[in-house]
Parts: sequence; C-alpha cells; structure tokens
Amino acid sequence: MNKIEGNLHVTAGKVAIIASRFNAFFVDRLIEGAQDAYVRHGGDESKLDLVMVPGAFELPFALDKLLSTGHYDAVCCVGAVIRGATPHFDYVSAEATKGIANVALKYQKPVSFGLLTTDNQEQTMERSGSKAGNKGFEAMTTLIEMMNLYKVIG
Ligand code: INI
Repeated sequence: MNKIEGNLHVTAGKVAIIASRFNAFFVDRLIEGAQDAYVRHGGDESKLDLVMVPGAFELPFALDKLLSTGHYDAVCCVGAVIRGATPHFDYVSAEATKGIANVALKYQKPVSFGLLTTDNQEQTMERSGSKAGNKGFEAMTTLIEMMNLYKVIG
C-alpha cells in the first residue's frame, strides 16, 4: 500500500491568513496561533500576508477575491462567531462555513477553516489559546499539510 500524505514543513509559496475583526479579542489570539504555526513549521514571514475583514460573513468574499488574483497558494481563514440571543449566529456561521468550502472547491487551492462557532465567551476562550488549544494554530498546521499533500498528488 502506498500511503500518500503531506508533511508539515513549509516550503515555497505565498500564504495568507484572512481574519475577521468581529470578536477581535479572541480572533487576535487565533491570528497569533496561525502565525506561530507558520513560523514553527519553517515558514518565511515575508511570504505571509494578513488580510482583515469586518466579520465572518465577509470571509468567503475576501477568500474568493484573494484566490482569483492567482497570487496566493493557500489561505487560512480565522474568525469567531459567538451565539447570541437571536438566530443571527446561525445565518452568519452557516454562510461563512458554506462560503469558505465552496470557494476552496472552486479554486482547488488549500484553504483551512479556523472559524470558531461557539455558544459563549468561555468556549471561545478555551479554543483561542487556553485549555482546548488554539484553533488558529491548528488551522495553519492543517493548511501546511494540505499544501504539501496537493504537491504530492499533483
Ligand atoms: N460576525 C462575526 O465574525 N462573529 C459574530 O459573532 C457575529 N455576530 O454575532 O453578529 C458577526 N456578525 C457580523 C457579520 O459577520 C457581518 O460582518 C455583518 O453582518 C455585515 O455583513
């Protein structure tokens, strides 16, 4: 059996993080986590861009625009949607999730999903650098593996 998988070493390529500003206290931790993962896996920070959008709803639009330029090899999306008293959470999180997946499939480029969809601030805190890890770090690590997998698959 031939096992095909991507390794976790950043080689050539231009990478972007797209981050939504809404719930910035948590999203800033996710950005730091993603940046940390990129550097710790051998990435050159001069090849890493950070693109900010207002909220998670805007993540797929900026992702589409970035990938359409052809300048980026892979994009890590991070953000935080926290459930409130209205159904707004469901619309924003569903559209962001679906939109990111659709754009990734459209361009066939590695895209990772570091969007927290949580019930409250405590859950968000746990996933942005405390007891449940840092989902930004995990999303960037996933992105690196997928970049390398795409290179192997061709
Ligand atoms: N955007 C978020 O990124 N997180 C949220 O929790 C959130 N809530 O709860 O409203 C949110 N709303 C803004 C939305 O993403 C858009 O920016 C806005 O609707 C303008 O298009």
